[in-house]
Parts: sequence; C-alpha cells; structure tokens
Amino acid sequence: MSKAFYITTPIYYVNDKPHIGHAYTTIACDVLARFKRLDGFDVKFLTGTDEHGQKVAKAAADKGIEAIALCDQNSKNFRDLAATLGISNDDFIRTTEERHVKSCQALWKRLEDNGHIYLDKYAGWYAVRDEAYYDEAELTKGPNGERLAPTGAPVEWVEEESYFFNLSKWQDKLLALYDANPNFIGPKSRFNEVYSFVKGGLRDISISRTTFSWGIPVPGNDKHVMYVWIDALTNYITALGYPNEKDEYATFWPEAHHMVGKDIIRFHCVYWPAFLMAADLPPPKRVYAHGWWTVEGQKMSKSLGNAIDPNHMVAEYGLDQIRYFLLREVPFGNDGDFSEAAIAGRINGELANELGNLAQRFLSFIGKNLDGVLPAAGDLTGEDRELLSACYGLVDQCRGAMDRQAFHEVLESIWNVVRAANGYVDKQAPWTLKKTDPERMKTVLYVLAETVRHIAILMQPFTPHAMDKLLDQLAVPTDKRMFTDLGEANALQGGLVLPTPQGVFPRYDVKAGKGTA
Ligand code: ME8
Repeated sequence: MSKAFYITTPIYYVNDKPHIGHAYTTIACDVLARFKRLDGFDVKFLTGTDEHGQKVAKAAADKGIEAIALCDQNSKNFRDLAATLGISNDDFIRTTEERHVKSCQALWKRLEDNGHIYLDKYAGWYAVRDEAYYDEAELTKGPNGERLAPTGAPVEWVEEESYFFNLSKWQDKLLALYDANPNFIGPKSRFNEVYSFVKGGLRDISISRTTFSWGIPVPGNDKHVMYVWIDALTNYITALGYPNEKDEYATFWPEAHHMVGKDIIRFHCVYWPAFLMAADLPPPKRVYAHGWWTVEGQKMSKSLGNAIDPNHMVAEYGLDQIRYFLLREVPFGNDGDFSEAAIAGRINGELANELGNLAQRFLSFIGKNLDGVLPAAGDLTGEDRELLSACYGLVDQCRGAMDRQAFHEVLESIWNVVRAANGYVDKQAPWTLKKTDPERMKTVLYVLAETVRHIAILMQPFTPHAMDKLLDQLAVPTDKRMFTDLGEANALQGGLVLPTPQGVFPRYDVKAGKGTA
C-alpha cells in the first residue's frame, strides 16, 4: 500500500482578489504535492476559500450585494487562479458548502459535550481586517492617535454575549505536544516563537458573534454564529469527510501538513491543535509558516495599488518561470522581494542559459550529427562516472530537503548537477571529439542525455510543463517519469530516435517585455 500525504493551503478570504502572495503558498503546496506523487505517495491536496465572517459580510455590504453573491464571484477567481497556475489540487473547498456546515457543527458539539465551551460576555478589541481579537496591551497608536492592531489594522470595541473556548486550560498540553514533536512547526524560528507565546500563558477565546449573521449558526443557539476562525480551520477535516472518522479521514489526517504564511501561525499552531485535542482528535503532523513577499521593496496593499496579479505574471514571464522564481529566489521561510530585475535574472541566467542551453546544445548536436539517434555509451571514464553518480544520488538529497520544505535546497542540489554538466560539456567538447574521436563523442552525448533525464524528472514538480517537453525530447515514455525510474536500472537505451529538439526556456527581454526564443 502506498504511503499517504495530505497537504493544504490556507483557505483564502473572498473579500479580495488573488495576488502573488496567495499564488506563492499555493504553488509551494503544488510543488510538494507533485513531488510526493512522483515519489509514490497517495496524495490529497486541498485548497479553497474562506467565505464567512465580518470582513466578507462588510465587503459585500460595501458593494451593495448579497454576501453569497460576493462569495460566488470571488471564490471563482481563486478557483480560476489555481487553473492558471497549473495547480494539481484534488479538492477545492468553500466554507459555505453544506458539507462544511455539518462538519463545523459536529466539531462544535464535540467541544461542547466535552465541556470546553461556555457562554459569557466578551468586551474587548476586534480587528475586522485580521478577523482577530486583541488585548489592550498589544495595541499601538496610529498617526492620529487611533488604536491599531499590531498588524496595523484598525480595531473596534466589541461588547456582546459570546461563547468561549477554554484555551487557558490547554497550555501544558500544547507545550507537551511541541516538546514531543519538534517538527510540528517549521521553520525552527517559528517553532520557538509559538513556544514562547504559549509559555507566556493563554486566555480563553471568544468563539461566537451575535452582531452579524454571516456565519455558521451555533448548534442550539442560532442567535450566535461561529467565530470565522473556528469555522475556517475546520475546513481541513471537512474535506476528509469529517464527522465520518473513517475512509479519507483515517487515511489522510494522520499525515496532515498545513502550509501557511507567517501571519496566521497562531491560529494554526495554537488554536487549531487545542480545538482538535479538546475534541479528542489528533493534531496535524506539521505546520510550515513561510515568509512574506513585498514588491520592489514595498508591502503589497490595496491603497498603494501595487499587489501583483498572478494572471499578469503568467502572461508576462511564463508559468514555469514564475513557479521556479518564487521557490528559488528566497530560502523558503524567509521574506522575499519581487522585482523585475530579479525574475529576469533567474529566467535568463538559470533557466535559459544554464538548463535550457545544456539540453539544447547536445540535443541539436545529436539532431545534426547523428540523425537524431541517441548513441549508446562506450567505456565510461572517471569523469563520466562522477557526473552519473551525482545524478543517482540526487533524489535522496531532494527528498531530505523536501521533507523540511526547503525548496531552495532541493533546487540548489539539482543546480549543482546542472552546473557540473555544463562544466562537463565544456571540458569534453563533443564538437572537437567529432573530428578527433567520434566514439568518445558518442559516450559523452549519452552521458549528457542520462544526466538531463535525471534533472528533468526531478525538476517536474517545479517546472512541469517545460519538463514534459524536455522528457518528450529525450523520448522518455510518460509512464517512466516517476522517481522509481531514476537510476542506472532504467537508463536510456542507445538507438532511441529523438524528436526534433525545441527550446524549453525562452529568454526574457527586459526592455521589450517579451520572451525571445
Ligand atoms: O488569512 N506574501 O486568508 P487570506 C506571502 N482566510 N504570502 C502571502 C502574502 C504575502 N504578501 N499575502 C497573503 C486568511 N499570503 C484566512 C486563512 S486558513 C484556515 C484561513 C498568503 O486571504 C499566505 O499564505 O488573508 C497567508 O497566510 C495567506 O495568503 C492569507 O490569506
């Protein structure tokens, strides 16, 4: 039986249009999902939209439309974006779906039956933009002396009857969870941040609202709707069929990996495991919080109007190019800055020159000089073996880094081989061997083909469309592109007829704003 792997993106608020930040998280999850599938895992990959709460209700009211109409429109934008980005999600959840209402109400009942929910009165600060409650001590002052959340969001005073979850009782159990599972949160710096937050003490949290109605009704008291975060977090088990705890839930929940931005770590690493433990359900296996993207040095914001539309990026630079850039430019976990110069540098320097040319040079050489027939290898030299053994060792390095979500390290290991292969071509100089030693030339071309086969199979999660083309050009059958097909046992056979080579990574011309082949 294959091993299971469950990966989720945050579900995105439908008050806003998708931008490059959302694309980043979703692409990272897609790369992970594709990598695991190629590695033989049974993968479930979930994304979707977060549609309830005051923020969405307010956005709909501002537009003068029904909340559900806004949700329908904007949820579709996120669904379309997933298609534009070539995302391989298995499900797309909307929190306004019936399956989700049932799941949230079942979880609420469990928390209530287990004695972890009580009715009281809430009086405190709330930021609609963050959908979060803040203590007085956390607030800062704005330019006009107004109170602001630590995120800069405006806050309002809220006083209403509310259900509470007894989070304060979960401090020791959460600390025990972190102690027993040092990989529960990645990267390490975020683990430490969460650990010290919980160590500092927890307060019970308000989990229902009465002053608006755009939410899931609290079972048995429909004056209240659930706080949008308890509703949102539950999506991860709804999609596995909860409250049915068999079938997909039983297979995938023990292997749950949540990918989130650093802004929502507290919800995922403190509230969510506490809710689950209180409902006698196990916490997810791991939560990874990545960094934040700015644009040409500035925070993306509606008021600056500088949020980058991923559709525009795909049209401008190409899909595989963006996927590669986002995961290559910044060590995953750190913040990053998007700039035209940076993406152009990666496209031209690495994809077009280093990988694209490597493949094009020897493939067109075979096309021109050997009628497009892949030669067989003769005796291998030490240098041939060195390059091939670097290829054979690559998958283990990639696996190790991928399990830590160190995408940049995966790419760096692959690129070490790309660079070694370019060095090998320059040194072996097949164009000279053509005259001096045609048999040796054939061996060199064969070693290059085997090397590029390895690179292309391992690069599939990052640049799937270009790698499909490249593997086609190496005449690798579509059912021979899994990680089990790597290595010597499945090496290419001399005598294969290769199709006419075509470039897979065009250059990006910064001035003209267009790629040129
Ligand atoms: O928080 N850089 O939804 P949201 C990197 N509905 N990532 C970014 C980013 C940026 N500049 N901006 C956004 C919510 N993101 C809740 C989640 S989950 C149960 C509920 C990404 O629409 C990043 O993943 O505000 C961040 O966590 C997420 O979008 C927030 O999306």
